[in-house]
Amino acid sequence: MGLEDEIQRVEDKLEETPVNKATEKERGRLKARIAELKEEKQQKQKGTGETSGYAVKKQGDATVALVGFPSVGKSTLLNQLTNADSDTGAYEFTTLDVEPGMMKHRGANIQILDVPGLIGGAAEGRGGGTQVLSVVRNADLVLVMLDPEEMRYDKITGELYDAGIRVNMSPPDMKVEKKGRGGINISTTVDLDIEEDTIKQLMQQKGYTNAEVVIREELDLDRFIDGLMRNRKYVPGITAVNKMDLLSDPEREEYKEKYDLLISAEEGKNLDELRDMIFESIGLIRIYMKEKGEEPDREDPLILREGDTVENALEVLPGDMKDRFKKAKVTGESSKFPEQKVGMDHELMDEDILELNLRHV
Ligand SMILES: Nc1nc2c(ncn2[C@@H]2O[C@H](COP(=O)(O)OP(=O)(O)O)[C@@H](O)[C@H]2O)c(=O)[nH]1
Ligand SMILES: [Mg+2]
Repeated sequence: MGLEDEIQRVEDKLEETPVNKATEKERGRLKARIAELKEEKQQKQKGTGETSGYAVKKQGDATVALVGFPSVGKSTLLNQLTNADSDTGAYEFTTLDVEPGMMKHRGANIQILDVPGLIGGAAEGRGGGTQVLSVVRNADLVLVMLDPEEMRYDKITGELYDAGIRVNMSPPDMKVEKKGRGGINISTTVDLDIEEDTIKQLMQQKGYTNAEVVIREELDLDRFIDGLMRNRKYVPGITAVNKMDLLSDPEREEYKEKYDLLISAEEGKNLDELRDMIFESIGLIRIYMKEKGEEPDREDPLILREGDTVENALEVLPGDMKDRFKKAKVTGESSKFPEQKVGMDHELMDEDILELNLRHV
C-alpha cells in the first residue's frame, strides 16, 4: 500500500471514530499515526527529484511569503511593493514557480515571494508542492491575501496546516525531556482535558520509554501531538483583503473587524500601512549608527530584530567589533536618558541611536 493510501485509510478510520472520552486514546493514536505518515511523506518527497533544481535563496533582511487563491491580486501587489520583474530574480526562480521581489521600507530590504501555485493552483496536482511549501516554511512572515470574491481564509491556512505550518500560532507550551529510567511522568500547571493515559500512549508511540513531560497550557490532542513533532513551523501572519474599492460600506466595516487590513493593490490604497505592518509583524527594528561628534545615520539604519542587543549589532557589523568593544552609548526608546552608557547585553529598540566606543587596533 502506498503512503497516500495509508494516510487516507487512517484518516477514514479517524473520521469513523466518534468523539468522546472512551475513544480519546484511539483517536490520539490515529492522529499521531497520521502526523507520522505525513512527515514520512514529506521526507520522501525531499529525497526525490522534487526538490532538485533551485533552492530558494533568502535575500535581504527578511522574507515574506505571499499566498492566496489565483486572481486575488498577488502579482499586482508584488509589482506595487517591490522591484519585481528584475530579470535575474525571475530566472533564478523559474523552476520553482515562485516570483520574487525586493521591498525597501524603513531602510530594510524585505524579500517578498509570490507563491502562486500554492493555493488552489498547480501545486495540488503535484502532490503538495514540497518545494513551494518550503518557501513558506522558511519565511519570516506569511502574507495571506483575500479578495471580495475569495474570502476562504480557512482554506488557505488549512492547506498550510496540513503541511505542518502553523500560521499565527505559538508553539505549545510544553516540555519533553528524555530520562534514563522511571517511565513517563506528566506534570501540568493547568486543568488538562486529555487523559494521562492518552498522553502516555502517545509518548510511547513516539518512542519515549522514560521521560518527563511538563504541560503549561490547556492543549488539545492536536496541539499535544504538535508539541511532539519536530517538523512543525510557527510563522506569524498578516491577512489583507484586497480590492477594497469593490467593497460596500457594510462589507468594509465587517472585514476591517475580522482581518488585519483592507487594501487596494491596483489603486495603491493602504499600501504604506501594509508596509509598516509587514515591518512590525516580522519584528524588525532600525538602529541608527552614530560616530562620535557626528549626526546619526538615519538614511541607512542597521536592521535588527526585536529583542536584539548591542552584541547582536556588533555581530552583524563588518569587522571584528566584538573583540574591540569597550562600551556603547544609546539614545532612544531603550535608554533611560540620552547617551546612556551600556554594555553588550543591552537590549535595543526601534529607532535607537547607537554610538560604539571601540578599542583601536
Ligand atoms: N478592482 C480591483 N482589481 C484589482 C485590484 N488588484 C488587482 N486587481 C485585478 O485583479 C486581477 C488579478 O490580479 P493578479 O495580480 O493577476 O492576481 P494574482 O493571480 O493573485 O496574481 C487583475 O485583473 C487585476 O487588475 C484591486 O485592488 N482592485
Ligand atoms: Mg499572479
